[in-house]
Amino acid sequence: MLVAHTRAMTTPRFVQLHREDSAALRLELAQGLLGEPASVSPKFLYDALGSRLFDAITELPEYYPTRVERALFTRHAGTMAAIAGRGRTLIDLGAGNCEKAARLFDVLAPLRYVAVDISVDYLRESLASLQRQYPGIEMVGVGADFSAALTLPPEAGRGERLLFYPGSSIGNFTPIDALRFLRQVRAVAGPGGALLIGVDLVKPKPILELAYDDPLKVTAAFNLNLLRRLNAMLGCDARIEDFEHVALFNEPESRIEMHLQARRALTLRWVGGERALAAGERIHTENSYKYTVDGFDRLLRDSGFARTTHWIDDEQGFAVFLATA
Ligand code: AVI
Repeated sequence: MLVAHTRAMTTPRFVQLHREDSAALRLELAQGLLGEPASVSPKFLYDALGSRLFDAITELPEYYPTRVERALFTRHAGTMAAIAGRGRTLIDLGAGNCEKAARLFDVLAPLRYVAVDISVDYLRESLASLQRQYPGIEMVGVGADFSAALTLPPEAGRGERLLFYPGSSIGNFTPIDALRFLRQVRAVAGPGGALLIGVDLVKPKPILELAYDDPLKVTAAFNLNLLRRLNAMLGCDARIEDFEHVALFNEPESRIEMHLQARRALTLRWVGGERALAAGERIHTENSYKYTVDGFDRLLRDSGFARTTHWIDDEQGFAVFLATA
C-alpha cells in the first residue's frame, strides 16, 4: 500500500485531450492564404524549430517581456502567494518547459501541478524531471488546444485552483477572443479560484518595434520559418528569400503586427490552390496586443473576476495581474 502511494506521487500522469487533424489544419492554412489580406494563424509558428526560435527570442535583450516578467515574479512572489493562497492546484495554461511555474513552486507550495500544452509530448521530459525534484506535488500533463474552448480532464482535480497564464500570451488573442477566453478561465477557476497572468503594456513605438524586429534577426527567422511550415504542410513552393519579415505597431489597434512581405510579385502554389502576391503585398502572421493597466483590469472584471491586484516594473512596461473570483 505504501509502495503504491509513493509511486502514484512520483510519476506524472499524462492525458491527451485533442488530436491534431492534419486535413483540417491544411484547410485552415489554405483558407488563410486565400483571404484578403492573406493570413496564417500564429499557432503555425510553433513547429520544433519555431519553438526553439521563440525560446531564443526570449533571451534577446530587445525582447523585454520574459525578463521583466521574471523579475516581477521574483520580487513579488511572496505577496502573490499571500493573496492567491498556498496549497492549491496550479494550472499552467502555457506550460512548455514548465520553467516559469516551477520557479513559483517553493512559494506557492501547490498540492497539484497541471501543465497544459498543445501536445503532452512537449511536457513529458520537463514534468518527469520536475517530479523528481518535487515528489510531494502531484503532477499531471494535459495535451489540449484551448484556443477554441478551455476544458480540463477530471485528472485536473477539484481542489481550489490557481490558473497561471504568463508571458503575455493573452496578447495573441484579439480583444474579443481574449474576453471569451478569460470568461472560460473564470469558469474553470471555480469558486475561490484565481488567475495569475502576465500582460505586456502599451509603450513607445520604437521600443515595441525593436522587440519584434531585433538586430540579430531571430524574430525574422521565427516569422520566416512559417514558410517552411507552409511548404511542409501544404506542399507549397514558397522561397524564404522571396519574403521579408515586417513588424509594426498599429497604434489605433494597440497591437504589434507581424507580416511576411513579398519582395517581388510571385504566386504561391500548393495542391488544390494558388495565391498571387504583388511585390510588397503581405501575409499577416501574428498580432500581439498591448494593454493599458486600466484596460486590462476592465477586461478581467468583464470576464467575471471580482478583485484584482497588479504589479508593474519601474519602467511601466509589463504587468502581472492576480485576479480572484
Ligand atoms: C508568445 N507570444 C506572447 C509572443 C508575443 O510577444 O506576442 C510571440 C512572439 N512573436 C514575436 N516575438 C514573440
